[in-house]
Amino acid sequence: MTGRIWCLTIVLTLLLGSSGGCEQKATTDAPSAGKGQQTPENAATPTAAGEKLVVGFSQVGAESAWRTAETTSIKDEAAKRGVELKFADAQGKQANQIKAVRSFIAQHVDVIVIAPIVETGWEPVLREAQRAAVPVILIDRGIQVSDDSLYTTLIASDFVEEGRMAAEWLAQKMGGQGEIVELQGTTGAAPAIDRQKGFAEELAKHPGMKIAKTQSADFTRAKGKEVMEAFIKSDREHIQAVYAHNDDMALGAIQALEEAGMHPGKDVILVSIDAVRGAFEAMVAGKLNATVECNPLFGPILFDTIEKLRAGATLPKYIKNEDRLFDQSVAAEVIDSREY
Ligand code: GYE
Repeated sequence: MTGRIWCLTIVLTLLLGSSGGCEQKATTDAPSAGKGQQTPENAATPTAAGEKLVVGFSQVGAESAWRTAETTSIKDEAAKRGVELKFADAQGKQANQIKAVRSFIAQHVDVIVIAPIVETGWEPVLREAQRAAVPVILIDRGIQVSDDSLYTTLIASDFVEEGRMAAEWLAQKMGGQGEIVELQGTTGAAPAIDRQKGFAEELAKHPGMKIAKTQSADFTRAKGKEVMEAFIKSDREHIQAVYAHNDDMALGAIQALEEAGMHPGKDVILVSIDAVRGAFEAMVAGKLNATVECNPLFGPILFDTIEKLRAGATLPKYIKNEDRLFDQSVAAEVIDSREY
């Protein structure tokens, strides 16, 4: 950790307390000191006493168990705090998200929350929000913008680190030797880009290991199964390991492997990301070998952050969720304590 990261961590600790077990650190493209501050244009104005806070939330869709857990967490927390939540499901389309954000601006919501489907294409609509002085909080996925004053803060996991954790575990499990097929998340999405990057970077330390095939399966179980079936058809003998960017795709791949008479978890090693209940069940059944946690329970940290913002606090540009890896050896012991 660099000095600046520690410094920002301390700032966050002061601002947000120890809420949700989350720690903050700067992203690699983190702003220089001071840039993370609220600009006057997008600073939230406190709602008059007794008035309900109105938050517009543009969600990606319902492609995975992780995503539905995130939606539930945010809806439940809003209800608990008496916040009016305007929820828009984009059904996997950025155009729908942009439309939803425009409608939130027109309705003069107090804060807009976006889980951005892809990294690019956000500048015009974010400028509209900034002009209307509606602050935007990004949740769970990051974006690329030339001007980071266009959003207030990003609350998310470090996907590069998740990819590295998966690769490190796999390299150890396979003794530094073997071929891997990769099921990527949605093309252009931050978790797909960064989970591939972190995994490839870590794998490069092991010359005996390589990614033999890689393809997007859009973070869904159905596509995970479909792409895995194609991989099996084209080169069954060489499939030694699967790295899936989320658990749903791994669960689809497990189904494809079993239908092909193969033994997932035994003759094919599988590692994925999210740590949803279905992944723990598959680990307990011996079919999935490991999963990296990516916590979707954003409700408490999100609304804590909104409250700080409205109280006039200076927020860091990146609030990081901490992740860890679980493998089969701990699955049975841990499964009942899982919250999603
Ligand atoms: O890992 C995946 C989901 O954006 C971090 O999106 C999220 C990812 C999550 O569909 O399951």
